[in-house]
Amino acid sequence: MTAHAKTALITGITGQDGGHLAPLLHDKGYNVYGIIRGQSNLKKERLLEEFPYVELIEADLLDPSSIIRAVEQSNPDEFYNLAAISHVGYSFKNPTLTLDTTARGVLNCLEAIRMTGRSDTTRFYQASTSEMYGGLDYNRPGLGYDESSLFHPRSPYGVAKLYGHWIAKNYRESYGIFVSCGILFNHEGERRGVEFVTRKITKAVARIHLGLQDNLELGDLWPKRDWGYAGDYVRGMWQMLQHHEPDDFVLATGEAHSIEEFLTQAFNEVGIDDWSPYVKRSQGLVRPAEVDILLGNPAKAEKTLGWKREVDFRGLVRLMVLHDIADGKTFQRANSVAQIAQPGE
Ligand code: NAP
Ligand code: G4F
Repeated sequence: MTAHAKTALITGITGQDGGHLAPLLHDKGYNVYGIIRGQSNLKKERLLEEFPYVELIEADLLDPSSIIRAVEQSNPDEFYNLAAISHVGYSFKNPTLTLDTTARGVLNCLEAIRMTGRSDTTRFYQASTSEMYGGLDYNRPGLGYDESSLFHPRSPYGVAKLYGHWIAKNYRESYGIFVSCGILFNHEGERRGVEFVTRKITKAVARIHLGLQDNLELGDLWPKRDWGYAGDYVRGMWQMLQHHEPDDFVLATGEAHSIEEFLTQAFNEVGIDDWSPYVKRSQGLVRPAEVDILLGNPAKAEKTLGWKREVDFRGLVRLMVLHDIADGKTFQRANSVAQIAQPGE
């Protein structure tokens, strides 16, 4: 007798991690459902073009009844909650929306599992974050933050995520739901949104290299982040839900680099040693409170789950720059075809 194919429900399927997780689960034989919000047919068409095997369900984390419907329709063995207002800077400008989505949204998902009678059958992954630690001197362990480190969030996003983290743990303890929280440090890649600093840099570097852009504007360059590759991290999410018991796990590389180091490495990839003529500083991009240094200690995930990241810092920067150069060339070709096609010139 063949085992039944598992079913997964993913919120945030249009985001970076959703775009890595959907194919990973499909390749493992899962039926994959994805929650898509809004009224845009274009978004739906784009998603289905790339992932034709995904069953899309129109729902919104802000609307509890829509999440209940999504759970009933998909009847998931595994529910990955990746949706959030995830941009730290944006969360300062829209703190209430951040609270509703990034905090209350988690509760809506957990309640949907409980209220539809799936507490014993649906495993839940909560996308917790290293932003919960805050990166201040007093709570920063020498070997990096781990699962027992103190939290001190420094943004509306971090505070909302901390609620999500604790309500997820509370539903594990109260109702016995298999809930695992991945405390993930920054992870990047070719799917990263251009509003995040790494992708903003690699896209600009590629465009400067191709003569499509003159410079880029950045905020603070001294903060340090523990940057890994998103493809490695979604594998860890899946491993957490295959473990024999629910738990919390840090995923990180154990190395921290400043924005300045990322910038230098990215410009080096296109043969530019001195990036100063290309980089402008903008006070408008500086946050009301900054997270100084994030360094994670992934020892528990490595030992318990056998998780290991494969891409290192240099490899990450290179793959992003090369991807964005290829993208820029496609843009150039499309532009020159459009110019040739201009009538009457
Ligand atoms: P992302 O690219 O910003 O994607 C966020 C997703 O959330 C998008 O698909 C977005 O949909 C969806 N979303 C936002 N509001 C929603 C709502 N009201 N209802 C339903 N969906 C909604 O984020 P990511 O980088 O993939 O990260 C995935 C998760 O991990 C997030 O929860 C993030 O906070 C967390 N996390 C990320 C990192 C990292 O370094 N990437 C590290 C730690 C934790 P639309 O396309 O419709 O906007
Ligand atoms: O790329 P960022 O916006 O990522 P941040 O704030 O570290 O948050 C990301 O990682 C978290 C995990 O630690 C996730 F939970 C969260 O969802 C998100 O994915 O900014 C990184 C650093 C910050 O110190 C920021 O102040 O880069 C600095 N920075 C400097 N100039 C900039 C810019 N950040 C952005 N986004 N844009 C700039 O122009």
